[in-house]
Amino acid sequence: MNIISNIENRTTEPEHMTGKVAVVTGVTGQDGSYLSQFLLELGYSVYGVVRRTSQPQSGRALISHLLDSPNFNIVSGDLSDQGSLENIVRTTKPDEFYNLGAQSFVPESWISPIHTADVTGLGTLRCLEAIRIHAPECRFYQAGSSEQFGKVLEVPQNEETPFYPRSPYGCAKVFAFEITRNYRESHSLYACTGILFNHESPRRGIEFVTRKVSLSAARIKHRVQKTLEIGNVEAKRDWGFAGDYVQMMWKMLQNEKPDDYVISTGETHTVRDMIDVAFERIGMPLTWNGEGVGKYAVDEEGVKRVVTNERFFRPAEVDVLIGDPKKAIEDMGWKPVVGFEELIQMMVDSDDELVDNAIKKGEEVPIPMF
Ligand code: NAP
Ligand code: G4F
Repeated sequence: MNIISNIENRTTEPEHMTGKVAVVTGVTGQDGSYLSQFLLELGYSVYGVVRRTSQPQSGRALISHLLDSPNFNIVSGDLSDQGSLENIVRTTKPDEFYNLGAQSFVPESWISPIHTADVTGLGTLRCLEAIRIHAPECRFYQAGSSEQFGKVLEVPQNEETPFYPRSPYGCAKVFAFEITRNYRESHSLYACTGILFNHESPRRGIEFVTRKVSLSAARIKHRVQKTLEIGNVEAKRDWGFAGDYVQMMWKMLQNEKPDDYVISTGETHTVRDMIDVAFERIGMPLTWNGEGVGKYAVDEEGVKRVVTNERFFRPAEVDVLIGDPKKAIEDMGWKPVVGFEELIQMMVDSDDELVDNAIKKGEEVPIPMF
């Protein structure tokens, strides 16, 4: 790994070692870590954009396994800073640019709407401008979201379904989608958006509902937590595996022409279904009682293991998401491999091991805080 904190000082051209050069924003996140791993396996040189944080080491946990690769480089930059993005594109001259960076947690977007619009929305435009000015041949992937469909106007949702975002995050992603299409049409950039439905993994951030549930189930199994507090368990999501989805991001940049695709499994499940799978996995089947915010679930001894808390409900909910991945399947032969139950079981098993190891080593057990 090379850490290039000031790429202005580079005196040589970037080394295009075994093949193409890719820039990845959001490299320290779930998708960025899987995508970078995949691109390195394909022989790419990867430049991962990392923003400055006070504790650089802890923020890079998901890419620690990539740091030894000679083709993996960290470059300093921020989606809110035009100059840093232009420097990166001008000096690395990428063949492909994957914009995965975002303020990606929906509830946070009501707390920090301006920041979310700036990073998640305008950040995309800043990347496109950097490419238009310094590397117009570079192919651009934008991380779109099923949150763009929001209060859905059609079931299932496909590439033609109109948008109706329900949060500042969803609105920012709609802007990012439209400006990407606009740069494709007005500047002839190879720029496209993958409209990805929820995708999860053991690398998912602990504030998102699947990981909150898998980590809580593991903690409850190991008796370091008694009860899981949750929000709206009747919301439905189309959940797939992040490792399957990043391959489609790459495929979208290998097409003859740029185009936008829905990436999803075509199945939907409630948060309640997902909790049931997780607790079955730890050998604690649940029975549900009550309604609305009074809903709760007990184990076989009658102990309350899940309770709903109004704090985790949203000002405006996206009730049901289910994507139609037909175009991706037919055009590109893509299909998701990991199914819903397998995905949740994989996450619970991983957190079981994480909690078990922490207890054995006498270390602090991670807590799902949100
Ligand atoms: P994630 O784990 O939350 O990662 C977000 C990444 O963005 C992190 O690397 C973060 O860096 C970076 N970032 C945040 N603010 C930034 C800034 N100002 N400048 C540069 N980088 C910044 O998200 P993910 O689940 O991997 O999702 C990847 C992308 O897909 C996001 O754009 C998300 O909105 C979108 N998406 C995700 C899903 C899903 O289900 N996972 C579905 C549809 C779309 P730090 O580590 O420094 O915070
Ligand atoms: O896991 P979530 O926080 O994901 P959400 O809001 O669907 O957003 C994720 O997927 C989007 C794609 O559709 C991405 F664009 C976005 O970046 C992010 O990755 O919540 C899923 C559902 C919601 O309906 C929420 O209300 O779970 C419900 N939920 C119920 N209780 C909860 C909780 N969500 C969270 N985070 N925490 C709860 O306690």
